[in-house]
Amino acid sequence: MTSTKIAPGVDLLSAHLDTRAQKAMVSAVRKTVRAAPLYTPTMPRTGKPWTVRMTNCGPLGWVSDRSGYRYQPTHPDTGRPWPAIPQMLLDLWDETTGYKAPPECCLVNFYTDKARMGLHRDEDEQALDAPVLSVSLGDTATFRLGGLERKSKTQSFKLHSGDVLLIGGDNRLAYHGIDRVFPGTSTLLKDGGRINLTLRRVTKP
Ligand code: MD6
Ligand code: FE
Repeated sequence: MTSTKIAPGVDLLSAHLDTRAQKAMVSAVRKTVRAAPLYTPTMPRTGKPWTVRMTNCGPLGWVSDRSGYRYQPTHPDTGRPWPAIPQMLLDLWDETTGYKAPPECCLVNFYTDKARMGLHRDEDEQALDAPVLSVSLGDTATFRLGGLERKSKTQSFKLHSGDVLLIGGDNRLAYHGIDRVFPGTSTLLKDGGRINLTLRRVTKP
């Protein structure tokens, strides 16, 4: 495990999760997906489908559709409440963020080798004093980190299975995205692909 300061408020904890912990996390994600199936979100206004499939756990889930981005307590397709955030993720949040309140959303992103995530900011939360904690599982991806403006210069680095990334502090609202996923770089997921989990505190504690 090594910790790298990528930028102010941005810390990469490389190989924070060992193989055992990664396998346990995949089991927890599979259980989440059984209760709240992955679905294909659509873009605001245009209704264009995302290449990433999503689901959530926690009291609030982040969703995107033609009407916009928002947090809501239920799955858009099933109408059921999101399942609870697995205890091991709550523990990881406490251990790595030290934030005074638990996360309310764990967004689950699933990438096949053709999926991408465009440059965006995580800005739909009220508790901007809390970092966003991200966990990567499965295939390696290239993460692009910019600055507070869309035109700010960017840097990119790889995220490997078991890496934990914290984005907070001065860069809590920095632009970022996933340029590409490299197929066949991990054997963690039996059918390949990449899972990214992002934990957020949404409301002010
Ligand atoms: C991903 N991650 O890694 C997408 N957002 O697939 C994010 O969008 C992200 O990793 C906020 C903080 C950390 C992240
Ligand atoms: Fe993000």
